[in-house]
Amino acid sequence: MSDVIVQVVDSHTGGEPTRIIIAGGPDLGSGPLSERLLVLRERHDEYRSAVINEPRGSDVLVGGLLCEPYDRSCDVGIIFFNNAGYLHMCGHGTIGLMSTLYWLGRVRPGVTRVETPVGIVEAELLDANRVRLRNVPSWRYRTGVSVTLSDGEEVCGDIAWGGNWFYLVSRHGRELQLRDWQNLSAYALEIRAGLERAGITGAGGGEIDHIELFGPAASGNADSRNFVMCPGGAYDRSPCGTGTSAKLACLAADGRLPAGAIWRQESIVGSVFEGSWELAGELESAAALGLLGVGEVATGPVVVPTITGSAWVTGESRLILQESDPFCHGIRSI
Ligand code: PYC
Repeated sequence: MSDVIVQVVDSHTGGEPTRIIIAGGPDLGSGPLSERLLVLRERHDEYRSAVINEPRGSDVLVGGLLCEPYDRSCDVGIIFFNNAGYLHMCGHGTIGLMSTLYWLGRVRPGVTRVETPVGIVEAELLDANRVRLRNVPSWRYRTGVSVTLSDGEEVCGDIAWGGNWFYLVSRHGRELQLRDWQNLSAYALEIRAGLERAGITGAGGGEIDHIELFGPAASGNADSRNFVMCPGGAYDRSPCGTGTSAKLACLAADGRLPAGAIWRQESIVGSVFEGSWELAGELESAAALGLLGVGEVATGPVVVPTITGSAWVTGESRLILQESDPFCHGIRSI
């Protein structure tokens, strides 16, 4: 095998990094994005690890493989992944994608239709850095779900879909301060392990791989602060686009935020996404609720969240994958 050259553009959205692969990706065929994700996972997982993991990347990095869309109404396709595996959808990554495409001169301010493995999202570039994302339909599956941690602590939370599965906890008795990120990470990972032990999943058995803790905002400029634990053990520096979507679905279900009103979600590092929701149409609802298994019901309306945030390009490079390199395919810590 000769050296593989991978062309990438790096950005960050509210502090959370994204690496968009613009050339040098594996051939995944021309099927729907959900099928291409399976091909990537089954036949080219080493490639994901090479691009994301050390020594070329890090645990906090989210990668996005830019693809030709399958749906002809879309402008681009994208498959997101991280150090642990594959994301269904990624909000901060889509905002990063748009700033990257603008940097490359491939989009202008206006709406771009982006195909993901779990549906089409619309990303509106408002200026070079600011993006408004109309996410996939989101909804709350269960409310007041208790889980027992290994030390006996009982935690209660909601389970919601925002493009990924989230367990959302508001009452935990911890302050959400950046200097405590290691304790917060350990706590969130304990919750995830408790959910796994108890066999608690999203609808249709979907793995709950994101844990979201909420607390009061530190700035007077936001409604709430969150700490989001991602599947690979790194915390999200941004307020998490799919996590904020899951939160909006819960607020709608509880009647705590009217349709169209703005919710300002602050991250653990102080970056802010603005979110709002509208009721999903019949087709969108039916598609979203297709995740439900037999006998399962949603505990709130299906909403379409809109998330606005900012991203900046941080670098442009060619990664080199040499077969003779003992760490060619990255260091897999999990
Ligand atoms: O913004 O949706 C998001 C996200 C998921 C994981 C990291 N960021």
